[in-house]
Amino acid sequence: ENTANIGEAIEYTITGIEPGAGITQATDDALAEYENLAGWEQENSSTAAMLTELGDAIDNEEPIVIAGWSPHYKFAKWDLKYLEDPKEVYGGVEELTTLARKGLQEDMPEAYTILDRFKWEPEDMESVMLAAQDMDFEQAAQQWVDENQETVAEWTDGVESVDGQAIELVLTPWDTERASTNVVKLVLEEKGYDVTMTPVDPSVTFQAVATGDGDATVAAWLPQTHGAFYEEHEGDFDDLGANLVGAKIGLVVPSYMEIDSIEDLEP
Ligand code: PBE
Repeated sequence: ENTANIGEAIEYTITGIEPGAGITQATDDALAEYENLAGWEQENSSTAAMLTELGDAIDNEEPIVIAGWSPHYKFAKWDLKYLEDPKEVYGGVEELTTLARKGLQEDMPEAYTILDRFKWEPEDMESVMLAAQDMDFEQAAQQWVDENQETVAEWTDGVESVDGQAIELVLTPWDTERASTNVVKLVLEEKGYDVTMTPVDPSVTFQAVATGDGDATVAAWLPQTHGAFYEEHEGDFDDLGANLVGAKIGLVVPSYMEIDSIEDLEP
């Protein structure tokens, strides 16, 4: 592989995902901040389209640079690496964070307690996402709940049941959040809640908990990915802290590409 030809071979294009994703903004920031990326652009469509392009490139051992994140099954399916990011445009370790609307603690203290306690490991989330390759997310989440009754019992310890109170969880439309939100939904349902899940863009997720249109979310990626949305609405929601530590975003390439850093992408 001649590294001098990567930019030309991929037409100086980074394969991105949905326009509203936090990682899309971060990639625009990277294009602005890395001098060697002047003249590069980001192509945005969807996560599914990005994964198709990634798979096709790998089948042909061709170069490709994607906007990537973990946890995600692409790292299990293919041999991939993050490019080093010396300017730290993509941040470091991300925490998936739980936010609740103001007043939820008073209105639904039982749900608030469960949301506040909900915390799991990347391996847990990955196991739900992997199972969801062969079944729907609700079934995959149910399987995880069944197999992790001790953990669930810690979240629900001493929490009273309610009688069909309606609660709305907002989430962003990616597998990471389908996994976590479905698990929380099932646990809240076990305690008698009537749970609605509403998938929306990251900006709307923050807006919903800030205005009270939605009750809570477990889908905030911080401090970097959704940091701008967080700052915009800070003070208008309760921050219940991390529910998963160890997520990451960045530029990702197949391991056979002989570059290590964003700065290795030639202008
Ligand atoms: N993601 C997955 C989203 C959040 C969840 C990293 C692609 C993003 O906003 O970038």
